[in-house]
Amino acid sequence: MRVLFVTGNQNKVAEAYGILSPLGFYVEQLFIGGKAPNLVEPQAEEIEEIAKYKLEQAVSLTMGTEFENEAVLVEDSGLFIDSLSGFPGPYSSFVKETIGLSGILSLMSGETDRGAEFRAVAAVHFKGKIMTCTGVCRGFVSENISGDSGFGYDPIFIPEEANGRTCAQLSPLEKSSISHRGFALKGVSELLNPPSK
Ligand code: ITT
Repeated sequence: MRVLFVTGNQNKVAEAYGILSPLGFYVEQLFIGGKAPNLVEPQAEEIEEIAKYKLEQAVSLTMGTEFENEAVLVEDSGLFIDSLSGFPGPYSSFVKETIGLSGILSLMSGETDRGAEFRAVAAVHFKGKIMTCTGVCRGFVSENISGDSGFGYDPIFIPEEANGRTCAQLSPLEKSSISHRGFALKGVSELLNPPSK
């Protein structure tokens, strides 16, 4: 089954491909007129709300096109830091682009509570139905920027299961087996293709 992922982030597409292909889904990034559509992200307190809003836009873009009967996927994610009351959370993109990773580490300078989590909400539209699933990856904000792989906040986030390594020091397979995106997408795959009873 083909799943059209509407996102401007190719790293997300690569991760989704790695997660969903072994489950029998073929993930493709949606391009319209040769470009990834630019979805508006509303300022909202909850990433669920942002994901649903993105999905509405994505579905309306495919209506009346060759893609209208395909499964359409969007996803919204963010880093939620305990000692910063969940900041940057839904503002993760803006914060990454403005103060960046070093800005986050400065905000946390001297902080002993380094607990944080990545959260992702995947939302899919298929045959008139909307399905959403949330994935969470608990861990810690590192003291330093480490690692070259991945993207976004990966170089400063250490998942609980990663033996002290940041996400940017994990292989793609290691990351997706424990990541917020991995859990959210596996959940959505079960909703799209429930096991026969
Ligand atoms: P979309 O086009 O799908 O919206 P995006 O990169 O804008 O792509 P989000 O708004 O969902 O994605 O992401 C919010 C921020 O969180 C952004 O700075 C991402 O780089 C970062 N982020 C999301 N998932 C991540 C992951 O798995 N590892 C590291 N950073 C991540």
